[in-house]
Amino acid sequence: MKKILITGGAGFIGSHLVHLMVRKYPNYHIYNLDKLTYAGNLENLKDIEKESNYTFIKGDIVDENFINELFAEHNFDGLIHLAAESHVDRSIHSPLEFIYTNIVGTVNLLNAARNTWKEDMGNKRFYHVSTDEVYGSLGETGAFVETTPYDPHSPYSASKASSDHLVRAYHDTYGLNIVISNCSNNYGPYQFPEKLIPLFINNILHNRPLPVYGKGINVRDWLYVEDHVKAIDLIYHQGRKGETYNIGGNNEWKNIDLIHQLIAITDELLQRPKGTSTQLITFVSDRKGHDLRYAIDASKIKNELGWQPSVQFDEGFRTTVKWYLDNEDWLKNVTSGNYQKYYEEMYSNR
Ligand code: NAD
Ligand code: TDX
Repeated sequence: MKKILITGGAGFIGSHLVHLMVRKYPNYHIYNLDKLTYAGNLENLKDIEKESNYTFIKGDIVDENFINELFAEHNFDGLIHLAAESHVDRSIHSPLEFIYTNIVGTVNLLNAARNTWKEDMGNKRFYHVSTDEVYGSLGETGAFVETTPYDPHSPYSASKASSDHLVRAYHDTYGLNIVISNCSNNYGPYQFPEKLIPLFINNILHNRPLPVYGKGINVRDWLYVEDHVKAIDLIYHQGRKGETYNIGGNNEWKNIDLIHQLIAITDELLQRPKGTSTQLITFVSDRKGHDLRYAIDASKIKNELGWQPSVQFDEGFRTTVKWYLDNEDWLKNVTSGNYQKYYEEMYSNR
């Protein structure tokens, strides 16, 4: 039985990946290592938690001794690393946590892999999951390719860029069998309601203002989370050693257009008269260092591995809105506790 470690498996993308791996590969034992920060939630994994090929481990990737002991104990066959501080606004408010988890945490995993895998280092797989934000911002045209120079602008993207460089360095220096993917914005169930889509659904539900940064003209390329985890599965198994793969939805939206679409669907599902929640739109001061546009050229993964998005945006977006409205208890649970304090701090002075 192969032992695969997934870090950050209680978060948004990680929990979808854990579901896929546990169900698709009964001959793998999936170990999910997660610190359970505000963004990690075991509720996301309820329906697979009793599976015999699944184990949850609570722990912090920043804790070097703990990580070394974990690797020594389990002799993992591979690792898919998603644990991270992931919200850009939080990184602007308090960057240090991003440096610890995203950079130091990644190096702890690299060292543990290198030290325990030794001569097997070229065979066992170290997969680092990253973001398109490392490439910086595009103008009106063009798309990021794997060779686009790194140009991060937020503490979040700078910390992810740093970790990408370190992962590549462990391949070039020590021969570690690494692979990296850089993906565009994900949407879908189980995303913490600090990110645009679930935040706005939750606010519409409670008739709260919808804080649009700047003029709402920034563009993001949206991919349904299930398509992202299918790409991760493919890259983990078939991606070439030392390579980077861009993953994207080929689905660009200007924020304000996406928000109007979101309002239309949410109002319809809540059986409110058409356009009711448009009045909640509130333009607030812009995010500092706000990247104008992201777009991904995903031809490499398409040509090499045959991956392309399978979920149409209309369908995925409606499913997503419906999921949050049908799972109000989940929303309530994750927005209790420190969420109110976070919200006050983040939005009161905008
Ligand atoms: P998330 O914030 O929802 O989940 C992160 C998970 O990591 C949480 O479960 C959290 O508890 C855990 N974690 C945080 N610090 C930890 C630590 N020190 N030790 C152990 N666990 C820790 O994030 P997400 O949106 O699911 O993103 C997952 C990965 O994918 C990240 O690496 C992110 O950079 C990358 N990514 C995200 C997107 C996106 O649109 N969300 C797009 C591209 C890439
Ligand atoms: O309240 C808001 N108002 C607003 O206008 C929020 C939270 C966001 N926005 C804008 C900022 C962005 O242009 O919406 C866009 C999307 O914002 P986020 O959901 O915060 O995502 P983004 O900053 O694009 O980053 C996301 O995609 C790449 C993830 O959070 C990252 O983890 C991932 O790497």
